[in-house]
Amino acid sequence: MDTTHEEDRGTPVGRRVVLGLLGLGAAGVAAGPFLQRLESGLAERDPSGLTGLLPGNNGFRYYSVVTSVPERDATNYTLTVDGLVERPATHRLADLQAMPQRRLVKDVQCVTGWRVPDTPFEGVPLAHLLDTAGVQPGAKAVRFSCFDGAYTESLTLDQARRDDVLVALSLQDKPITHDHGGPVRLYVAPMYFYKSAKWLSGITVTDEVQPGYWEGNGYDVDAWVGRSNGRVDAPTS
Ligand SMILES: Nc1nc2c(c(=O)[nH]1)N[C@H]1C(S)=C(S)[C@@H](COP(=O)(O)O)O[C@H]1N2
Ligand SMILES: [Mo]
Repeated sequence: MDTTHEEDRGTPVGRRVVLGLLGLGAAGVAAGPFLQRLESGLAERDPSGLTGLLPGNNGFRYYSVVTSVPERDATNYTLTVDGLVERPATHRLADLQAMPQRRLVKDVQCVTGWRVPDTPFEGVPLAHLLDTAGVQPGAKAVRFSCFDGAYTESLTLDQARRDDVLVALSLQDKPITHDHGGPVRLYVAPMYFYKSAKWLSGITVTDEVQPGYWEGNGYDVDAWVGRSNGRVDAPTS
């Protein structure tokens, strides 16, 4: 009888605790994707810098100019190198992983103001990919395209050949996650983070700089941290 009594009393309490934990868990899971969508929508419509007020994981804020991006991984990811090159190529993730890698640890600076200190990026120097393809005489610039189907960026050839510009495969010493533009994103260490195109799918060597997505909305094409966009941030590289 004592045992029955205890069970009768204990069960509702136990259930209450379990349901409470489940409720908390469900709210936490729901908040992530909602805030992410909200922020990406704001980023799309507000190039003025008043976006991204909600901190994401590890100091970064999620940006995308489209509402959803397909996931790509080692089975279906490709990076094409074409345009004014002697040897156009399509690299798979394993091809990129087999190339020389460089690791850099520098601050990341977004033009809207947030900064993430001492962030490791590792990947193939862009100069190596350009040399592998063989840039034709007369080429002046490089255009980047993304498998989100919308974002573009560009650099002059001199900027692209700097040793602090990577086709990055890892961020904070882990494979780049989908939300951070994985499996492969551009990393342009000395420039505002909008130059570091996420979900990189194409590198095209061109005869002139073609302004990228945000640059069509007023951002500077030469995006040196602390020397562009009217900002006074400390240089990142
Ligand atoms: N494809 C793509 N790349 C992009 C962007 C984007 O919207 N789409 N946003 C840029 C901007 S403004 C910033 S600050 C960083 C944000 O990178 P994160 O989402 O990994 O923090 O990505 C840059 N690269
Ligand atoms: Mo940004």
